[in-house]
Amino acid sequence: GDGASVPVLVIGTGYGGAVAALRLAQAGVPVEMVEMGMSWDTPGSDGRIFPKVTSPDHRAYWLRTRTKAPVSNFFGFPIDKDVPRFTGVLDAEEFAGITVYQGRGVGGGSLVNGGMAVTPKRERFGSILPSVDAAEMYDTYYPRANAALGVGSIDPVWFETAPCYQYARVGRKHAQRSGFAWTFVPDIYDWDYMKAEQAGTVTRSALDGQVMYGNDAGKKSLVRTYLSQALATGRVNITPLHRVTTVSPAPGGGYVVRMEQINTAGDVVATKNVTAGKVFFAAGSVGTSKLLVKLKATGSLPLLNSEVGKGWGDNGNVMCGRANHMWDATGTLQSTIPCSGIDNWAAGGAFAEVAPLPTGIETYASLYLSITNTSKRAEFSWNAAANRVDLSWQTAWKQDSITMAKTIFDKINSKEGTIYRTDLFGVYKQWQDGLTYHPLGGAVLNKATDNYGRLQGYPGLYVIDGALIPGNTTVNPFVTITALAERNIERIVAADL
Ligand code: FAE
Repeated sequence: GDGASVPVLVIGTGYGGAVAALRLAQAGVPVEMVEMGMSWDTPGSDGRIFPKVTSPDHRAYWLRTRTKAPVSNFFGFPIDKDVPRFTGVLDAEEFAGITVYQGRGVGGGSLVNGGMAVTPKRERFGSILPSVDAAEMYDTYYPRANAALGVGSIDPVWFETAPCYQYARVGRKHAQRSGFAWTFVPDIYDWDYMKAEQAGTVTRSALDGQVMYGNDAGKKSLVRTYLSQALATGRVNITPLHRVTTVSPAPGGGYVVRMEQINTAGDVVATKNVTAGKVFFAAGSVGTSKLLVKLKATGSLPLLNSEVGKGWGDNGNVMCGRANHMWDATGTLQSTIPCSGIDNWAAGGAFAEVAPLPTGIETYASLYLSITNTSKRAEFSWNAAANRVDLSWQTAWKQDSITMAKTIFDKINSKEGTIYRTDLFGVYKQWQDGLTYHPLGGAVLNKATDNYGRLQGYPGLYVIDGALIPGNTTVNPFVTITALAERNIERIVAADL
């Protein structure tokens, strides 16, 4: 409550925050977690906690009055619709040149993501986090993260016949016919539950269109892994619907953390000050960067160094669809959880997930989210006139990513005699080049912080989320975010407590 004093406060309950809370609590330290989104534990009047991808309602979006679906059109018709303003689970945060999708609620991005849990190829690690010892990561911290997250793999025999993965088998056929390396992608979804969904013996979630606006079942979000373990220690408390606005040094040592309590319409209902000995910024790449840039510019934390706000990237995300021939139907029942990818990173700079289009009708479309090796990096800056943080990303920068993704899909189209879909992202638009699901950087490790996330100039302030990673992980990012947090918190527990 207002005026409280705590040893450790963690801002945000995504991957970085959950790792910090668990490991600090296990070391005997009481931890207070503050989360601006809701705790998603109560079903609505329809019996579901979360809506389906095809029927977003107030629960879908963070404080918007109109949906902003990544696949925005179907046969050219816009599908977005009005929804009541509510503290929904997916934030489509709009900057001048890019919309950044992020999870909101206890569990952060783990509530809305596809659960794809990919460890980068070891030979690529040096380009991802050059100041981190790869041997330590691959021997200790990646295995620790994968185990704690509950990462598992699809049964390859079941895959061959499951109707819900016909779209992935079509994706494999086309990739292999063009000579590309195709791989299964591990996931934190409960694969036994998935099998039971297909068999019709349990309530469907991934097979009932749930993913981007949350999963009611099957998904091992952080709520079921790190956060439940953290709460079980008895030393962790989570306060939802509280948004941190300021962190500044306290006169008697430690830091004053100022926060706003909001209601589900987003109105501020109270402001509170809490004093904390240590503060972990785990508000995600965008949330942490925005806070730090504002706090440096407005005089709360003026000693933060000039690297704060820099090194932000989109993980090279770009989406496209292909129109298949009638003999390559992708199926009316599609699991929302992708299970496979096409790896053309070495030759073409692109790793593409074979993604579902779970509309319930046959679309003859293959959808892909590519992660590409783009070197474009943007910067957050304080806009005093508008009282907000801006991001310097330009939409045209996605051209590099499109060029890399085309090394896969131009070849497949030419081999198959097919074309790009032009009706999914607007009217006659082949590429979804206006978004990212994978914001990374803004408080880069060993630049804005030391090599373990300690913020320069302020003992007791740490960054422990995706903001530490400079813009690209070559694959989906949360396993790397989790493993890096495991590495850093182990050092911090040993050296700083
Ligand atoms: P994050 O999980 O975003 O957690 C930050 C938390 O802080 C959030 O809960 C915020 O609400 C909260 N917060 C922010 N500001 C404040 C504030 N001022 N006060 C209080 N709380 C605050 O950060 N990654 C994969 O590896 N595999 C996938 O399959 C995948 N699919 C994705 C699909 C979608 C639709 C999206 C949006 C993302 C996907 N991602 C995927 C990305 C992944 O979820 C993301 O990298 C991680 O969630 C980032 O983890 P952090 O701990 O950095």
